[in-house]
Amino acid sequence: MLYRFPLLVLVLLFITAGLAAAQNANLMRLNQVGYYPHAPKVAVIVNAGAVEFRIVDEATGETVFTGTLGEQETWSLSGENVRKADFSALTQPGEYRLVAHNFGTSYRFRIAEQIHQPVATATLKGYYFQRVSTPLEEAYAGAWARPAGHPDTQVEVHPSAATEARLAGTIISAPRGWYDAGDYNKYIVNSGISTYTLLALHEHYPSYTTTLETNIPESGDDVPDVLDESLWNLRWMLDMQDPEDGGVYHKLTHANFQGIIMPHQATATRYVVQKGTGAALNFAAVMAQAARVYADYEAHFPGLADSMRTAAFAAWNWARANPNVAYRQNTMNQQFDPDVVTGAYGDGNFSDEFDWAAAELYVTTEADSFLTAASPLNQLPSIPTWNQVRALGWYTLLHHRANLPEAIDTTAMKQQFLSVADGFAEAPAQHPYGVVMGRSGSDFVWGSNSVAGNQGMLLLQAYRLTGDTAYRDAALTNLDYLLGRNATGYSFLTGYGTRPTTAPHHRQSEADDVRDPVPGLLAGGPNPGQQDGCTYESSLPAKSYVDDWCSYASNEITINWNAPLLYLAGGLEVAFGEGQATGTEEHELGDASPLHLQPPYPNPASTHTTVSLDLAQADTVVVEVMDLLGRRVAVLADKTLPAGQHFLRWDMEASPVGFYLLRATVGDNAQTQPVVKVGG
Ligand code: 9MR
Ligand code: 9MR
Repeated sequence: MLYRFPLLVLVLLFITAGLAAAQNANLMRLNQVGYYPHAPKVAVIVNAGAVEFRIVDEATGETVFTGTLGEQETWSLSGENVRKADFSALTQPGEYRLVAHNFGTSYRFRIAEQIHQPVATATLKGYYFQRVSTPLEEAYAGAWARPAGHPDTQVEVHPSAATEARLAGTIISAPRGWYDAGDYNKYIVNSGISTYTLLALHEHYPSYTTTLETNIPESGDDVPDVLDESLWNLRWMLDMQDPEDGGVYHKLTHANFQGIIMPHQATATRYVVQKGTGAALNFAAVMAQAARVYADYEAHFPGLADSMRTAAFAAWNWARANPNVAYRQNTMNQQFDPDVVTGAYGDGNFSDEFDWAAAELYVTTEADSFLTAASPLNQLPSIPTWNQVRALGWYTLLHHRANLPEAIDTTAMKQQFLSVADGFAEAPAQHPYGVVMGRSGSDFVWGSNSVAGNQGMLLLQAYRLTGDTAYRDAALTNLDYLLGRNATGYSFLTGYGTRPTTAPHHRQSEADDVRDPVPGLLAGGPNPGQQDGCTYESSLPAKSYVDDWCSYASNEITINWNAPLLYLAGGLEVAFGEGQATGTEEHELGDASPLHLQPPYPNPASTHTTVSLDLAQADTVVVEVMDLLGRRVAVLADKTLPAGQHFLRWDMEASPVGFYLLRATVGDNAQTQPVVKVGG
């Protein structure tokens, strides 16, 4: 006792000091992970006066930056009076706190290059933790190791899905996949946008994805982890197709939501339920995209891309023959035994799914018939979600615009897309928090954090098209939002930030013996619908969030919410990594320059890359590739070219892996751009 007492005193002192150090921190909203050195840096302070603020170096205690808080603004969606602290001019890497005079001290944050790489990696690893039909070994899962859940090799065909070839009660096998969310079911529709987004990260930034190492069983197989991870779900999806007719079951599910138990304890019967148009088209779109992506890995997965392509056609044909079959659960005129009451993912409008699937199939096959069957560019894109996927088709067509037929006016496509993106890029300037998210109250839906992520992903497409940093910086505001610069003061990614989500509606996290939730999972976020009936501290849209297991309407996690966060963090890592000595340069020069790399980065598995050149007027053009010693390796153009867009092919097969400079001379202006050839 005598000896223990001083120790106790010490501990108390430490806690008191800790509290003082972060006084009012929860009213000082900032990205709790941190900021890039050469990027805008804003924090938002609630209910402070027009006081001076300073940034204090955590290591030395010295003030490294001072400023004055901005004008007071009121955000109606959070009911708060806020002021901004802008410390963008501080570029010195380090660890800091923000101190507002006579008000408070923020949580610690860092300024560093590659600040969001751990966020991207963890968010991808989140999918490993959702794997079905496999044990999570300690070597990969650490404290969150668990036995295999749901073998899914004995799955019953539910009466709603019965056909002559597969009567009700027929047993089929459809193992693997990811658990959708906090529940233990697997839904094709929601797998569509989720898997698309992971594959898009790789398609758009193929060398970057090699840096995302998640320590999964397949790591080290020479395939980027994001593709190994996606394949875990794609293999399940393939088994959800009825080989008889190409139709796709809507979901693989228990009849009811399970209690708070671990995956391996959830042993109730599993069913596949009714086929539908939404499932078929989500399947067709993702398989068409995957056929493209995995074709580059034929040696690793012989025959896989081909079977994906075949499966995509079969699902597309089923949907064309059954264009309006909505999945129906619990309707008055359809009573099945057992009644299935898990997530519905119900959608009655398939025009966007047709457009998206047509775009993917078209790019993969180059067969015009897909563009006559649907019109993927007839309507402007909106922020995508599981039941509105038109934007995904736009992203794919924009990314592959160098190879589209003349029937598609790529200039008009680009302009229309940018007109949509501009609306989002302008939002931060009007927003008291200086972010895009919440520019309208309608952003706050069930899973609102995925709205923020998807707004960011859309803005990154505009950045990739133009090189205009306004789009990039607007996208970054939403990453700040998700990691703490929001009206709840939470970082919504489990395990990341000083005050992260701790009690998500995630069965494993609730049922296991580990104090912390499974890391790398994004909470749904503020949702004024509050459909779960839990106790919330506020009814205001931007504050309708409660960090409690109870709250499946604001605090569940899902695969379709993690995906846009992964894309956003990864895309920003690339955008802010450009030009760094160590960089994984993946650039397009943007509209500021006439030169574009297309695809934006040489695909490691391809022997050529395409450089696109936009000429405002006819001009003399020399485009050449030099090695680092200034030797000319290739000449892609040396002539007078007319106005418009030109595609120049660089056959790289003969060039060794390494750094090159691409030099374009247009009239009197010369421009160089580093290019890296990687891999095979
Ligand atoms: O846990 C379920 C969650 O995954 C779903 O998103 C949510 C809405 O469909 O439903 C949850 O399950 C709840 C059920 O609907 C009602 N009883 C309480 C369940 C949560 O413990
Ligand atoms: O994300 C879905 C949301 O858009 C719907 O409003 C909500 C209610 O139907 O369902 C959400 O999806 C849940 C799914 O049905 C079951 N798994 C958990 C998902 C997230 O809560």
